[in-house]
Amino acid sequence: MAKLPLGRNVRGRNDETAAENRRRFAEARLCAVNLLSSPGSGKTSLLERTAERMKDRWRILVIDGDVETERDAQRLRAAGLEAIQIQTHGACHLNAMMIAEQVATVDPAAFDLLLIENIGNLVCPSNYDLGESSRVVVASTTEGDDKPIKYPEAYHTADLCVLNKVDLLPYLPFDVAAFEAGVRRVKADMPVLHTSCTTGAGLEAWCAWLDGQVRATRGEPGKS
Ligand SMILES: Nc1nc2c(ncn2[C@@H]2O[C@H](COP(=O)(O)OP(=O)(O)O)[C@@H](O)[C@H]2O)c(=O)[nH]1
Ligand SMILES: [Mg+2]
Repeated sequence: MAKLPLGRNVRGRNDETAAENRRRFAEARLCAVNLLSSPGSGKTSLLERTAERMKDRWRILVIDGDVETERDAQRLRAAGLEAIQIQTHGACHLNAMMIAEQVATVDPAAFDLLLIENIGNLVCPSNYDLGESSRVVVASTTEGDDKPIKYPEAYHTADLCVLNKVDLLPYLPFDVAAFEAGVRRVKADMPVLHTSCTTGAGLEAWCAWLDGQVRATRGEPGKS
């Protein structure tokens, strides 16, 4: 019996829905940013800090993916953001259909920025286009400096790399130059920002980058 090309069909449906999501986001002038990382690198913390700095400037919606629990959405609501939790009950990535289903429950034009926290995993999420405007890979100093070369797809498909937990650098055998060389080996022109959600270091640069993304989506000039 011939094998069904299931993988291709599933990906094909995902890509069609991602294109439809992208069209809806563009129509609503909604900037969608997909955050990828391993578990615990600080995605939710970064969004909490982002809320403090940006929630009065832009109307922000979060779609948060986790295997189980509503914990991250609760954290982000407590930080003052509107947040939808997707629980995948085992699936290791978000797909475009899950995003479409949740976006259908809101008015996308009522928001300027959609922040999507993907499932903590550096493998599967990189293969699924969600229709996002840009993709961010969040690394952290506690993961070791070799992750870009070990998980190249996550880095190759990202538009920005955030290296978080830089406050811990004095205590860890993490070689920043080796990490950045690994990032550039995978993607030569990748910008890398250093952040600490604990001390606040680098968060201004991160918010300026996000601000630029929102402005670009809205067709507004960036701040000089
Ligand atoms: N020292 C330090 N800890 C951090 C930083 N960012 C996040 N954390 C901690 O790392 C853990 C995981 O953070 P979380 O935001 O839940 O990561 P997520 O799984 O990627 O969403 C929590 O205990 C955070 O307090 C940081 O910049 N520095
Ligand atoms: Mg989280």
